[in-house]
Amino acid sequence: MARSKIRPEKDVWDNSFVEQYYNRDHDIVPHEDPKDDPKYDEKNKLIRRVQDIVGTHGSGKPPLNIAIVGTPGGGKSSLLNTIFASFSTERWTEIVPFGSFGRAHRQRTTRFTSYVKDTYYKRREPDDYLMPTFLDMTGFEDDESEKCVALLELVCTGRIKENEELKQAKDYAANNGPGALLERYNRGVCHRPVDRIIVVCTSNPLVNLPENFLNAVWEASTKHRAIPVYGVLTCRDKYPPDVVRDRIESFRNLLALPKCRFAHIINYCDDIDTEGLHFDTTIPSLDVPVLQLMKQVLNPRQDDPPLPTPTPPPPLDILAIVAFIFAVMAFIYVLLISNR
Ligand SMILES: Nc1nc2c(ncn2[C@@H]2O[C@H](COP(=O)(O)OP(=O)(O)O)[C@@H](O)[C@H]2O)c(=O)[nH]1
Ligand SMILES: [Mg+2]
Repeated sequence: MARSKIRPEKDVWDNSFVEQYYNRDHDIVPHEDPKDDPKYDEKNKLIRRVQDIVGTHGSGKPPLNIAIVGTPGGGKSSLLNTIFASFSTERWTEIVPFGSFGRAHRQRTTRFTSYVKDTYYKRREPDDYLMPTFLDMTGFEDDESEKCVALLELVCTGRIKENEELKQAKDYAANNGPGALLERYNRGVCHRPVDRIIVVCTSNPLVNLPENFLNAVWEASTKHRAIPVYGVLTCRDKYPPDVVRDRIESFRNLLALPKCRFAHIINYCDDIDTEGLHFDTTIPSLDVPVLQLMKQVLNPRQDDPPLPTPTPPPPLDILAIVAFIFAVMAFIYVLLISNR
């Protein structure tokens, strides 16, 4: 789809996809008992809905792979922890380390780490739902060069191993060109490719939108099979929609995001819960908007990995059947003879 064709309706500028799920003034009040949160029932309903959508291991389908991408400091790791808390009936936990994005410790290593169901899905009762695998991708800078598109393509097509430093691939592209990288690099590696991409940026208007990087994601996602792209702006508590209207518009236009694939959210963070109640519980008012987005992300699509085709039963050996019939007839014949 050409990006220029996206003309979001007026209400989208005023109200992001999840607007209706926050209080008007975003005054999230953490409670010691999550049942006191006005969104408690809605959270549980949404979890059940998500479980219905993903189905169980019995279906034979593999779980979806969802890549979380963005430039450092945008809130990727925080979003992952918020998604995990939204699925949880227990508490928020720092499963993905976050916050180390200051200039002094820029994420120089480009790699991805995957979080499978067992690492994040904490519920009182264990269950068999096919919760997705998330890939936290660090170290991409605001870079639209063909090299960045090629690196994203390598990851999206499942040709990079988990935790593999992408430096080698970057060097290969620098020496031989991005075309050669895709042509030769890691042809043998075959992880499951990425099924969805969630691009995460901060709403902070003082931080430039990483336009080059967003263009690279868009290009990489549309290159072969179209991978659906979703967009999340974080820090809504500090920069509500009316303050960052232009930023929302640019972000959505750059990624060609229709309303249902965009969310402007608040992550679990100290700014929202100064008393640290979330270390012992969840905050359904934060979870509900994120679960709404996850419901959209997880909805089945035509390009999703198909069910494995059942292996046909081995063909019956004609000789064995003939021999069996012959043996039965011989048995009957012997019986008849002996009765005479
Ligand atoms: N106030 C507020 N801070 C946030 C929010 N999301 C992330 N942060 C903060 O932004 C900083 C960077 O987040 P992080 O998840 O490490 O970004 P990453 O580098 O993209 O993984 C951290 O200090 C977070 O606490 C949010 O919604 N609201
Ligand atoms: Mg991070």
